Amino acid sequence: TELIFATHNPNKVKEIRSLLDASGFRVISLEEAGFTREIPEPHDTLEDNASEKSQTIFRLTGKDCFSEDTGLEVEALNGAPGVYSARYAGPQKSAADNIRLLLRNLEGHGDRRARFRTIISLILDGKEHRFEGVCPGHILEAATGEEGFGYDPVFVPEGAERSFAQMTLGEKNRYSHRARAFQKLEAFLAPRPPKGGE
Ligand code: ITT
Ligand code: NA
Repeated sequence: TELIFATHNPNKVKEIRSLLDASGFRVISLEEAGFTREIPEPHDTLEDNASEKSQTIFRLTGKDCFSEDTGLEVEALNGAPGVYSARYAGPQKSAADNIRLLLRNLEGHGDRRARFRTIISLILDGKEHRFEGVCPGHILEAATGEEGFGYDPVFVPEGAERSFAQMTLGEKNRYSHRARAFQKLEAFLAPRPPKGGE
């Protein structure tokens, strides 16, 4: 099976590719599909934006595809930046700008709890299926680490002591929202037989 991954974020493609095992399907990036134009994300929920992206690509290609929309939901900020994570500091701003604004808005807050949430929208034979992956954790006082992308330098997942940006991709995958959502997609596409003896 071939699935087009409707994203323009090369980090997402890299992470998803690292999760593909022997499941027997191939992930084609938009770049490989010859697709350069922006995909609109006009909605105020991850669910609706994920659907918009996958349906846009399905309309244009007629092929099986999936998209994902991810947000960082910070408890003390009532769930912000959430669906606006990519443009928190403004449309032209960098990940470093977004992190700066986040740390500034959290100054003086004792409660650093946050979670990443990913919604995958899969379109298979024209029908949509959604999968959610959540990763609880907390926001550091300062950016730490060089790996990963986006908010990784300030996010420590529950059960770990280091930020996502201090982890290899393999380690991040053990905790991450994206890995959890994608594992549900894989289980949906290729259900594993129950282990022997029930
Ligand atoms: P698409 O083409 O798939 O839309 P995007 O980068 O615009 O790519 P989103 O709309 O889902 O992605 O925006 C989510 C933002 O949240 C993204 O720009 C990152 O800054 C951040 N983000 C997403 N996943 C992350 C992760 O695993 N670690 C850290 N930050 C992440
Ligand atoms: Na986007």
